[in-house]
Amino acid sequence: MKRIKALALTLAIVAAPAAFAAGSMDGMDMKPSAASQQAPRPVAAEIKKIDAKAGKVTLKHGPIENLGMSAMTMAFPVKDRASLTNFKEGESVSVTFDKVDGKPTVVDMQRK
Ligand SMILES: [Cu+2]
Repeated sequence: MKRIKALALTLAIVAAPAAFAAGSMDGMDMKPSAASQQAPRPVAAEIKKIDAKAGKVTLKHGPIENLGMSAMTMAFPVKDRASLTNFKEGESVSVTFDKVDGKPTVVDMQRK
């Protein structure tokens, strides 16, 4: 009787990896949760003006969903103002915005 139990246990262990593989394939169909709509996402923008001294950048930006802002041209404070030296006016960029101290702020900016 003991030997049969041991055999059943062994079979269960051997079968387990196949079950995991099937499970991970289901996982590939998972869609992003509704909560991710609120998370900051990169927005396409064009640099109109850079004021490195003030740590501000004027951007012609697309809709910013996480801030509830439509497309427009406006100036933003930049969280990492030293990064402004890497950019030039007229460049196309991908920008992540978020509220810092209650103000819409550039928290990340990447050249396209
Ligand atoms: Cu705006």
